[in-house]
Amino acid sequence: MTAVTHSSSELVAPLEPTTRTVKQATYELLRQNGLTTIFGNPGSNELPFLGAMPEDFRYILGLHEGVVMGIADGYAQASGQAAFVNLHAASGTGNAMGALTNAWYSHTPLVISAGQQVRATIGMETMLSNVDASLLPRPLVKYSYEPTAPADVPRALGQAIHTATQDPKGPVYLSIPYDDWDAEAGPASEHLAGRLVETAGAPTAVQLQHLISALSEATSPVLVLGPDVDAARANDDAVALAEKLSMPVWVAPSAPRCPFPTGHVNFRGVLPASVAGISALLDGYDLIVVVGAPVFRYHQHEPGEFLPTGSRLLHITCDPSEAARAPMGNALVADIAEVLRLLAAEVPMAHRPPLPKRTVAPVPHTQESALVPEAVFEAINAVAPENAVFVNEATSTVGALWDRVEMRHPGSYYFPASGGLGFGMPAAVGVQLACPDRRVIGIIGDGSANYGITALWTAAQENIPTVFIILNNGTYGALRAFATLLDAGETPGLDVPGIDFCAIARGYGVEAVRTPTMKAFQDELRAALQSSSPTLIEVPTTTISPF
Ligand code: TZD
Ligand code: CA
Repeated sequence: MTAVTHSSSELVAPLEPTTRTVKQATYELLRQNGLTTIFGNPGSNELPFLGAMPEDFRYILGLHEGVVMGIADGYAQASGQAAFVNLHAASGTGNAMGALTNAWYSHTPLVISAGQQVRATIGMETMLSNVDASLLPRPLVKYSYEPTAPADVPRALGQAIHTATQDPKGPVYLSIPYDDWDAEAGPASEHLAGRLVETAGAPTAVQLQHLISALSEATSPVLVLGPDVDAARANDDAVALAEKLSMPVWVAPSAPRCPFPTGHVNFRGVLPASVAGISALLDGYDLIVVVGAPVFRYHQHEPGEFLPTGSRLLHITCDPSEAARAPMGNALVADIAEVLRLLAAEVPMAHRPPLPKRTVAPVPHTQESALVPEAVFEAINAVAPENAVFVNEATSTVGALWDRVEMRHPGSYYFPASGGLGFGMPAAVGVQLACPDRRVIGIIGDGSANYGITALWTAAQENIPTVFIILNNGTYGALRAFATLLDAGETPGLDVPGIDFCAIARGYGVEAVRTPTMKAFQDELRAALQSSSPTLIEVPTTTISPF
């Protein structure tokens, strides 16, 4: 007989009547899921939640909700964990929505909460009621909800967290009336905090065999890698696979992250964001394997053949929507890290000659007094630590940066995934907050900087030592190039002269310096990289074409 370990009275004891409030259960759930940093900008609806915040939580204040979101987005992407955001009602949510387009396309797990008015008063549209709250952030969230009763708030938060963090990861939204916090949480909340929700996305043996056969039978395969390879930290397996098959590696167009070391001999560059441009560069390959990117994220309209003649395309993605909406190719929806790990281990070595390393054109000369962006990037490359992280939001110079700034490790590059400006300045703060052991260099255009400029204040107040480099050419350079490409003629609203970024930075409490010469730039960048506080360097640059 087995020993009796419980007394009969223990076995039949009724559940302890819970005395936990919705607020206690919520903080407990956030804590258990590692969400102890709250990125926010508060209003009256949110104060009852924030009041007496537990001591193991910290609140990172952003001065505008677009900036709050950008900081949280950078933090979540760089840490590989979800981040918790608290916004003010409908107006705060509205301010955040431009940034939400980026989080959506970068598959960033953001758990966004917004304070709602007192339940009984929402219908009469009291000030700060979020009317139709769950509709507001759509279609840029995976889940959006306002619990129908206070006792359901903790469970709904659990659903939000587990939805955000399952592949494809992404933002979720919860609207919470502020009179819910003191309500009783109910017994179900006791089971929420310890819940683990996992996904297993390994390919079946048959699916894996198909991939292996396709790769080993191809005479000339090429690999195209996207941001989710970096998000899955599968970069090393991508390298191993590319080396085994001696495959050239391109980065998928409109790249928001860097999935492959750019100094590797197999690296070929970032594909252009046009149908004709991609087909021209991939011409001659009989198998195109795309991993962790949409097929494809085109931008400039240059129609043409979607695939080069004689090519077939295989798409490996964590996102069923990416797979479904692609105009060509066969797709496998699976765990990217697991697929790349299995392929790297099991694909037989192909004995092809090694690839020649690509060459990059020399820095162009100019008669102008401003510095050429290519030279600035080479200087950054020479001075930056080998594991530096680059957050880029300078739109006309993206190609030049990829050509000249070497990125070696996972998590070395972030760019707004939807093209929505206002990500760069805040994300550079959030990434540095998540990665205190690496130096983060934000490379930001003078146009882009204005959409997220108040991130400087958060960097100063929290003493987050991001180095911000403002490339100041006085214009929306990329739009100038687009105006020519689109044959739009003379266009208003493209120049942004007369902004003193050093004065603005000092106004927010960040040290700043303008560097009109290459020598000054190099010296100041070295000094900034030694500093333990944030620094801004404003560099006058020439305008180059992104095409
Ligand atoms: N507003 C938002 C939120 N996102 C955008 N992408 C734009 C406007 C349009 N836009 C671009 O797509 S690029 C660009 C704008 C205004 C110019 C950015 O200028 P910059 O960089 O100074 O940051 P360059 O290198 O001079 O292009
Ligand atoms: Ca500019």
